[in-house]
Amino acid sequence: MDKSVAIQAWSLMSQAKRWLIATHFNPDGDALGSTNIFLELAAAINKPAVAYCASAPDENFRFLSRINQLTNKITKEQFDDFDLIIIVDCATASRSKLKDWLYTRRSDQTVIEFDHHERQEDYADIEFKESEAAATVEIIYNFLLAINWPINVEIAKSILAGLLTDTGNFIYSNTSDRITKIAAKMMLMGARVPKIVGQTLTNKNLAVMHLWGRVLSRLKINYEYLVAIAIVKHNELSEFGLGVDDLSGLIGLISGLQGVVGTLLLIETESGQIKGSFRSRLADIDMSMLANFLGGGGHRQAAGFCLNGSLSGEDGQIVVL
Ligand SMILES: [Mn+2]
Repeated sequence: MDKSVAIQAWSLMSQAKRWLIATHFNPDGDALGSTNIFLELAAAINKPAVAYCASAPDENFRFLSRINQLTNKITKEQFDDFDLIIIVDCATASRSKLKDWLYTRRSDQTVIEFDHHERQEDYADIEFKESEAAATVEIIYNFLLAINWPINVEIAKSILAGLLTDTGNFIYSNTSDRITKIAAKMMLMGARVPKIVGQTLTNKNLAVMHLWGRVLSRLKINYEYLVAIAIVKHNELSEFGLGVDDLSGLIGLISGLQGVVGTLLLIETESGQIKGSFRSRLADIDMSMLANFLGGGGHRQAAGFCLNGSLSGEDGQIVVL
């Protein structure tokens, strides 16, 4: 992190009248942890701020101090009222569902972006985009260090929540000594791993367990490429009364299957789309290339895409529209 850029960004934030903080739809722990940190900062300096996320966060994340302040509705008039916009954990502007407004904003509306996905667009005035970071909260942690911000227990919990969810509780390949050292510091400040894990990744209700069970019972291996393939059909989420968020953590579980080097999870949505997620167990297999080819993106060992289409048959062959 370039300290002078961080200080410049913080001075713009401090001088701004009103902040809009925005993250991606279907928010995960990293998106919500990152959002919560900026809500904490805004409260600490008495800065009027609104946090926007197009979909409501899962109840499990209520332990984050200010997540109940999130709104999932914003009008163009309200958007025009902000002079500083902080975008967190969005691989692309469209992930925030504010893309058109971001690209056509007034010149006095400053956009500051914090994200750990590969760079695909250039819309922010200041961007802290580091694809080597395991989570967006890692970048924000370094930002807080650069501006000498005192990390309180609520920020520590937010950072730890982001680190835990984006590393699958420190088991994915993006886990490093760098990450565990930051986590240890957050624990010293009062954030607790068992509490956060118990409220997020391992906190599944009976319907979730039943759906996961059905998906796992259909799990197949493609022996030509040593890839595990799992599918979720469009009517299954509604049958169990669940949403796409309820599948978070499932691919991490499947990628532990013996004898495979990669995993593909295909989720058919009711709106006629197929959401695909790739995981690779080997650093030299770059799943982001495959995902890019399919119009998506991500990291070498965790990437995703979205296609218009449906799945047919038990094998989940993709019918692209
Ligand atoms: Mn993230």
